[in-house]
Amino acid sequence: MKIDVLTLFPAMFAGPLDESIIKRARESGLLDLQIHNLRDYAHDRHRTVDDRPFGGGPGMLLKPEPIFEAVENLTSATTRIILLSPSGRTFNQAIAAELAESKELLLISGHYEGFDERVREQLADDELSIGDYVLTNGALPAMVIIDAVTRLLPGVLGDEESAQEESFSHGLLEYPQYTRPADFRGMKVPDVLLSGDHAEIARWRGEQARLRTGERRPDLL
Ligand code: JCQ
Repeated sequence: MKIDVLTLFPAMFAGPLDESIIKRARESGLLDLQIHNLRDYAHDRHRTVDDRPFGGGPGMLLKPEPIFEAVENLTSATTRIILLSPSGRTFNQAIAAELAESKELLLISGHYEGFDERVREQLADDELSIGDYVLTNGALPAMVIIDAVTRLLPGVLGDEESAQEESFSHGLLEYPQYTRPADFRGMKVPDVLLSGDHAEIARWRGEQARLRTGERRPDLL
């Protein structure tokens, strides 16, 4: 998969995407990730990317021209163009799975009070939020989406990692898990997990997952 990111803060992307599984995906060629500075698509002396809203009001908007020019330079007919902002539909595992089917993504990181509406109408295929809170810009949301999508690409996770049944894939939260020691400072691992009775262990885990989901995330049941 090819993912391009358009941002005013390219330096924020150095680090988080150069570690661990995402690093391996990039090195193996499963992910081709390119970060682009929106300011490189401004043409005036001050490399202006923002302007005041028509009709007045607080804050600044991202001007359409640099974004349109960047999109024209960076996309093909098959690129899925996604805006990141708190006004988008809320990202989740199902959307991650859907995006993982794309050949090319362009993630456009929002900033200030918003995008000129013509960017939404003419360029964007989708607008995504990562949750109901406000960040200073869309760089962290872009990285969250890149991470969630990349780990779903065929070949990115090792057998060990991908065989794991995870929260949100089976629709419940994880059951409690323990490793050695069986007694840590008097806190004991539940007997059933040491019993060797695999049918009983599976039953217990299912029950724990349902109980925990009911307590913490009843919306998932
Ligand atoms: C994304 N949840 C929160 C902030 C404006 C117009 O675009 C804007 C983008 C941001 C950054 O994104 C978020 C966000 N999901 O704050 C303001």
